[in-house]
Amino acid sequence: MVKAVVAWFAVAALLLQGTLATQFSTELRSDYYDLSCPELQSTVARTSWYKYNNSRVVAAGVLRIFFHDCWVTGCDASLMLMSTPGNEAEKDAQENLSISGDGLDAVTQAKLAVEEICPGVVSCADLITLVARELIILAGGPRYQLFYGRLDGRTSRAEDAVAFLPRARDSMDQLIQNFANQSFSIREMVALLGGHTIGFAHCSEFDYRIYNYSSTVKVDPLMNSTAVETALGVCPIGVDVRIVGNLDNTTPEDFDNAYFQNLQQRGGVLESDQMLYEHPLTKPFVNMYAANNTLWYQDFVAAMEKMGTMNVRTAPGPDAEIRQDCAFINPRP
Ligand code: HEM
Ligand SMILES: *[C@@H]1O[C@H](CO)[C@@H](O)[C@H](O)[C@H]1NC(C)=O
Ligand SMILES: *[C@@H]1O[C@H](CO)[C@@H](O)[C@H](O)[C@H]1NC(C)=O
Ligand SMILES: *[C@@H]1O[C@H](CO)[C@@H](O)[C@H](O)[C@H]1NC(C)=O
Ligand SMILES: *[C@@H]1O[C@H](CO)[C@@H](O)[C@H](O)[C@H]1NC(C)=O
Ligand SMILES: *[C@@H]1O[C@H](CO)[C@@H](O)[C@H](O)[C@H]1NC(C)=O
Ligand SMILES: CC(=O)N[C@H]1CO[C@H](CO)[C@@H](O)[C@@H]1O
Repeated sequence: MVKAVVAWFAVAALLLQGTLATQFSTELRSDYYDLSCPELQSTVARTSWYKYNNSRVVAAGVLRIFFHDCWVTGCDASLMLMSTPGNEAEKDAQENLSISGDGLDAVTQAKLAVEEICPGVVSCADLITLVARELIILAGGPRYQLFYGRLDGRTSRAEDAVAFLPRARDSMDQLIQNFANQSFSIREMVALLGGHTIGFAHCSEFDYRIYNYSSTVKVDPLMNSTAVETALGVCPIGVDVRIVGNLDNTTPEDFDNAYFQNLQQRGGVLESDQMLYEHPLTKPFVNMYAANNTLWYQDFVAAMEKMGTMNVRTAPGPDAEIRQDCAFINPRP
């Protein structure tokens, strides 16, 4: 059995009550559902495949959901919760309005199918990691081992998403700091950003680079002429706010290192992506991954596994449960 040791928590509440200071290690395990839901993996492989056959864009949708869920108060499926009167949820934060509905549905479909075979056993947080992994495989990416045992949270606040999520117009120093804040190295950050090898960005995230880059230059000088032409074609002036362009213009549906090769040719779409090649601390990793897909897969998988352990809750408590419906917390008696 393989274990991923996650973290040690001091139980502050017990200290306050004057009880012995207790520490427990929370760990995720690869065999966590082997007895309680032996058909989990094959069931989710089937629902994911079905979604992917209908529309390939779902792969990127779920990968981004995994990132945004884990990055904001830990991998607890808080991203899937609906806003309620008086509480705006993470999903509806400005940064998150572009969360893929198709991606959310892929997790919901997996949950429905899994509830049929082993009701009340598998958390939405674990399903996000599993659906993301299945879809990465279908998009041609690496197959990697998963660790389970996350519980779902009961809170989701838009302001947390605003506080934690990085933005495409942040400087590279800010982005490095954002990742360092969550204990991710520069190398891990570059490896994870390779996730932009699939999926889309709305014109509003990058069209300033072709129309209104700065007070002195209209077009971002770090964008090659092909990339400028593509962006002009996708995002004409006054374009509908729903229109999107590829993040990787050479192989948009393939989970490969073309994303890094694009950056070497100044063909990146988001400014934050292109800056990885321009900043001295990140450029060496772009070159490494552009030259060696196997190496990128290795680093990507390791960083994904680490991301999957962020602030996970494995012990039942007031803010931890196995949600019945991923969009709502369970009713409490
Ligand atoms: C510096 C950090 C990051 C920034 C600034 C960033 C920014 C963005 C932006 C602006 C979009 C377009 C959103 C839209 O317009 O709908 C996007 C999409 C996406 N991001 Fe990131 N991102 C970052 C890190 C990551 C990481 C770590 C992952 C996963 C490993 C990831 C996966 C994705 C995916 C798959 C999409 C496409 C979503 C879709 O097509 O539905 N991103 N990102
Ligand atoms: C998806 O498409 C592939 C190839 O067309 C097919 O072999 C497979 O049965 C389909 N799977 C599902 C679940 O629809
Ligand atoms: C990093 O964390 C510090 C302290 O919590 C915070 O003030 C700062 O805004 C964070 N920086 C970024 C880029 O997220
Ligand atoms: C161009 O950018 C500047 C500064 O970022 C902004 O104030 C201005 O409104 C923008 N103009 C257009 C046409 O988007
Ligand atoms: C711009 O970059 C893309 C890769 O994203 C490349 O295919 C294209 O040839 C480049 N164009 C120029 C003019 O360098
Ligand atoms: C690519 O990276 C892999 C994994 O680290 C390594 O085993 C392999 O030797 C590298 N290939 C080349 C051509 O450097
Ligand atoms: C900050 C941001 O990008 N907000 C946008 C989120 O998505 C909605 C609808 O797609 C836009 O209207 C916002 O401008």
